[in-house]
Amino acid sequence: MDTKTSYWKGIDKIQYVGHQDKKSGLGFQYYNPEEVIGGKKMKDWLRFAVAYWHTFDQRLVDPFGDGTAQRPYDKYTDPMDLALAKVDAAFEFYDKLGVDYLCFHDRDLAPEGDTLRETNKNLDKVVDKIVEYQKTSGMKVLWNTSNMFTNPRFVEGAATSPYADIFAYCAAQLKHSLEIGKRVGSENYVFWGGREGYESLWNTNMKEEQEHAAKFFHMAKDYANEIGFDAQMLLEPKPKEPTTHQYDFDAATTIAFMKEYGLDKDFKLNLEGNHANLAGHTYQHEIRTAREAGLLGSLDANQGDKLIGWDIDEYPSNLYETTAAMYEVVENGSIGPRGGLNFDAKPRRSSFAPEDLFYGHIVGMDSFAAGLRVAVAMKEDGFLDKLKKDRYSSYESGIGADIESGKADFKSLEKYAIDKPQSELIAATHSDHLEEVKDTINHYIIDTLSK
Ligand code: XLS
Ligand code: NI
Ligand code: NI
Repeated sequence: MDTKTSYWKGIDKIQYVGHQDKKSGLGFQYYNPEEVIGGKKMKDWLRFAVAYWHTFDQRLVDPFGDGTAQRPYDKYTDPMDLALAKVDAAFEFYDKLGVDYLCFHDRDLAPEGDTLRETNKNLDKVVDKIVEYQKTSGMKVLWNTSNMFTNPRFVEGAATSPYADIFAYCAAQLKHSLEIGKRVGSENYVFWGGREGYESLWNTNMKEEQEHAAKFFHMAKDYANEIGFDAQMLLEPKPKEPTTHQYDFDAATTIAFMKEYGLDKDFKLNLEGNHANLAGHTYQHEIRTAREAGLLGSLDANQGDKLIGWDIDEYPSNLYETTAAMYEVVENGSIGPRGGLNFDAKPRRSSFAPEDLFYGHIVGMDSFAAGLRVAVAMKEDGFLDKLKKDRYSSYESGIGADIESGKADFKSLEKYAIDKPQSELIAATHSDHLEEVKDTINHYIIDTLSK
C-alpha cells in the first residue's frame, strides 16, 4: 500500500464490536469474520466484495441532479492520474473495511481512448497497479465484467446490436476483458446485458438478437478456455432499465434461454435484490429458482424501495430480506462454490461524505451477517425443515408414495378419488398456520440478534 498518502483520513480498521457495545459509529455489530457458525467462518459464508463502480466512481447523480459525492481523490483532474489515485484509495478502503474481494467493469478502472487499442493501453496500466497491490494485500477478485452499455456506440445493443460492427467491437472488448480476468485471477466472470433488450418490438428481430447473444456467450467461453481462464461464467438477470424490456428478464427466463442455447453447462446466475423486485419477485424467489435448478452462482447485494420504481441500488438494511436470502444460501450449503456477496450498492445522494461509503458497507455487511445468524439458528433447530417435512408427508406412503414412484396413473387416481366425499377431502388438508410461522420467524430474528 502507498503509505505516504491516506485517503480515508480519520478512519481506522473497522472492527467487530458486537451489538451490545455498539449503538452507532464505525464498527460491526453482527459481522465477526473469523467466528464459525453453521460449520464455516462467517467470512467464508459471505465472501463480501466491494463494487468499484459504485464505491469509487459513482458521483451520486440522479435523473434530475448532478453528482454530490465528495471523494478524497477529487483534486486529480487528469483522467489517468485520477484512475491511478483511485487504485491507492481503493486498496486502502478494502484494508480498512476488512473485505477480501473486489469486483469491477473494465471501464470503471481507466478512461477510454479513441480506439480500443488506446483504451486497452490505459486499462492495462491500471491493471498492472492492481496486480501489484494484490501481491501485497492478498485481495482477490470475485468477478470482473465488461461495460457495454455506457458509451453511445452501444445505444441499440451490444452483442444484440443490429449493427455487425458493434458486435465485432464487443467481441474485441470482451477478449481483452477476459485476458484481464485471467491476470487478476477472477473467480467468476459476469455478463450483465445493460443494452441487451429492446425499446420496441416493431423494429426488432427478437429471435435473431437472442441468437447473437447466445453466440457471443459461446465465443466468450471458448476464448476463456483457450487462454486457460477458468472463471465461472455468470449471467445477471434484470427485467428492464435501461431498455424497456431486457432479454435476461429474471432467473426463470434466463435459465430457459441458457437451456435453449446450450449454455447451462458453463454458465450460472448472478442475482441481485433490486433486479428481483423490478421483475415482480422477491430476492428469495430468484435465489430459490436458481438454486433448485443447480444454477446459483453469486449474489449482488442491494435492495430496492417499494416507493421508487427504478434500480436504486440501496445498501441492504432490511433484516427480513437478508434473512430470507441467507436462508436460501444456508439451504444451498454456500452461495455457490465461487459465489460471494458483491455490494452493487451506493449511498443515497444526500450521504455524500467519504465516510458514508464505510457506513454503507457496514450496514450491508451487518445486515447479511445478521441474516446468516438467523438462518443458521433456524436451520440448527430444524424449524422450517420439520414444518416442510410435515406439510408434504402425505407423499411418503399410500397414494402419495404411488404418485412419487410413478406407480400411479390417471386411471388408478380416478379410482382412488372418485367416490371420496367432500368431508374426507377437506380433512386431508390442514391449516398451515402461516401467521404463526411468521411470528416464529420474527422470534428467531429478535432472539438470535439479541444474544
Ligand atoms: C446494473 C447491474 C450492474 C451489474 C454489472 O443494474 O446490476 O451493476 O451488476 O454490470
Ligand atoms: Ni443493478
Ligand atoms: Ni448488479
